[in-house]
Amino acid sequence: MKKIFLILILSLPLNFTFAAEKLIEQRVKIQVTENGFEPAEIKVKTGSHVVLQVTRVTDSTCATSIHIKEKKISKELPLNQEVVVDLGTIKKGDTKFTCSMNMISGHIIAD
Ligand SMILES: [Cu+2]
Repeated sequence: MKKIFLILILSLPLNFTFAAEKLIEQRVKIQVTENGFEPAEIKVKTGSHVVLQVTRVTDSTCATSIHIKEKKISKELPLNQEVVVDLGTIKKGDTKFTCSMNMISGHIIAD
């Protein structure tokens, strides 16, 4: 009985850490339309693990791919297919995402 109790106590902090990490994961849906990335501004908490789910819904755009320079991420955006972009942990401030030529953009603001 004592042994079981001890194991329970030891496993508690581990579970809490795990739960906390899950809580700050933020999945954000973005579309690429004729107006660019929508939404173009995403607010998250600093330290959040951000996962973008990006769907390009138009051919009238040059944003057929998404680029996050500071994360060294580049992904093709096939028409009408959701692409999952895992950005990992977001630092305080601005994280920009753009088309390949840097003309169409949006940003993630962490505070
Ligand atoms: Cu472009």
